[in-house]
Amino acid sequence: VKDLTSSAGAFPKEIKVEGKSYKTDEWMNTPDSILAAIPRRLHLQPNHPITITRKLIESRFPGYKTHNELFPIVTTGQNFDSLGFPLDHIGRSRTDTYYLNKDTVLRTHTSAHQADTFRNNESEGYLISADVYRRDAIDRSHYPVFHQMEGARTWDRQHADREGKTLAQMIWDDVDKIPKHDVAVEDPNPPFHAERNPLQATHSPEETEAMAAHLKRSLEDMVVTIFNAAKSATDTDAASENEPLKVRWVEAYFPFTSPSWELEVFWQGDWLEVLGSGIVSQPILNKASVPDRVGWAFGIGLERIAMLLYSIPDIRLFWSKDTRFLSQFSEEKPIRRFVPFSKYPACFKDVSFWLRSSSSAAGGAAAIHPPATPAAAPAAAAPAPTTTDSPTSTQTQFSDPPPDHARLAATHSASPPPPSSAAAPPPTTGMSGTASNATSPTPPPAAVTAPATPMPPAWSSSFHENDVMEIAREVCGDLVEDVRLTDEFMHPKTGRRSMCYRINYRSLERTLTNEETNQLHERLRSLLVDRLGVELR
Ligand code: FA5
Ligand code: MG
Repeated sequence: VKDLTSSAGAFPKEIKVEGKSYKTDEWMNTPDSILAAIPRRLHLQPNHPITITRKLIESRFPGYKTHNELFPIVTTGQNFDSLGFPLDHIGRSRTDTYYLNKDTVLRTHTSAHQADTFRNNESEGYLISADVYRRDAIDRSHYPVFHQMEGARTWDRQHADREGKTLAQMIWDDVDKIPKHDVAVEDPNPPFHAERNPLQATHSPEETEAMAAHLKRSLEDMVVTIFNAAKSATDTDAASENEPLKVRWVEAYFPFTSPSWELEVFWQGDWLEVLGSGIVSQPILNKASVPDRVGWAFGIGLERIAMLLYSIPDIRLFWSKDTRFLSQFSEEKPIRRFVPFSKYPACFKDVSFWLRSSSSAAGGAAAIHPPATPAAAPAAAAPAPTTTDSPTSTQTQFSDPPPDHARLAATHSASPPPPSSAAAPPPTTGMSGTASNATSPTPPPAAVTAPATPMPPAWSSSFHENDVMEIAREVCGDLVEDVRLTDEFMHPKTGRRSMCYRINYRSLERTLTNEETNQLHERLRSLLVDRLGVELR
């Protein structure tokens, strides 16, 4: 009987990564191709666009301590528990996260280092840049390894006391030190909202307002700097009467901040989500032995920023070792638009299959395992992307986010828990409604609770699209440009589900031969059968 829980075949009992050994278990789902990305460290590679983007952002946060070499393998405690992720959060699922064993993952976000960095208490502000890993869709703006920068700024209540100021006054003094900009900012949100975006019980309204102002001013300054650089890189003489930059704040939800916001930028016709942020949940700071500190944090995706800074059309390019790519970027020279080298032909092939009958019923996978995105079915018959597609077109669209984006957005936020009742007192933290505390008037802080029981390995019997993506990556590496569901239906009599995926093969560096693509496709077809137990049609 095949082990359907594994998505990359048989794994060794123990693996070694840069001199560290890890015992694997039935949670292991990390293929060699992903482990091979660990030593690349694109954010440290000289003259790489990810490095240049990182340095540009760092330059807007003078005095913040930078951490750029934190190791990517972390515990589930660091990645999830310390941040108050509920036990059934979708981000913990093996379909979304790379595990080495039950307690060990490749970090899915730089927030995995928040608690430890606060505990070290080395500086008032810090920035952490790092590679992060997520099992995800394949297209030109998604790659299973990408880079994030986390930033945070805290203040010490005792310090305010010593200076004879209120905490809010001390923070407002710092707000005045942030450079001003003249960009129109839409911010219809109240500083906090009892149900949607609650104030933490440990913070006064004045303190929260001061921190929110400092957060928003700091991040607006950073984004305005970047987008002005991007604009001057993309401006042509003909288009010099560009429309002015527009940014807006949108209410958000993260298990580890409250209140929370996302910053969006209007870029080439679309609102684009650039970062997530909020007021740090006080239990994280308390647990990190700095209970007198309060502050804010944000997380930003470096590829997304680099793609618009340079007009880079495909996220795979960042991993290219081709000098035609690398030679176009320099830390010394001003930012110039990326000039694509010749575009090699694409070749797409379809694969259709019946799911195993047990997986048609989604096998009791519980809330943590989403069914394959049904909304993708009719819409996905869209043509394969063309060169003119914006690299960011699969990201935030205000009115009608594509299903892919909806899933992406869910990864580290997910919907906030509903307020337990209108009459209840305001929750102690932004993470309150998690699980068991609905009836407790003062819910225990979720961030400090370790999981009592391990997650049930409930996902083995059902189909998840990310497993198809993973097999495509394993077989094709960077020769696959995108994979999309083009058809899905249920047999009216047998109830079996049939899926059709279109695989778009294209190298960024050469023309693929017919024979080569056929071989890739054949291997992909047989691995789908071997690993997922599907029946080819
Ligand atoms: C987070 O990862 C939170 N840790 C951010 C945060 C930090 C919030 C601190 C509050 C306080 P999210 O999953 O939305 O959130 O990712 C943050 C950013 O990373 C996104 O806005 C986007 O810019 C980028 N990003 C997310 N997924 C991808 C992806 N698959 N490919 C490229 N960039 C991505
Ligand atoms: Mg997001």
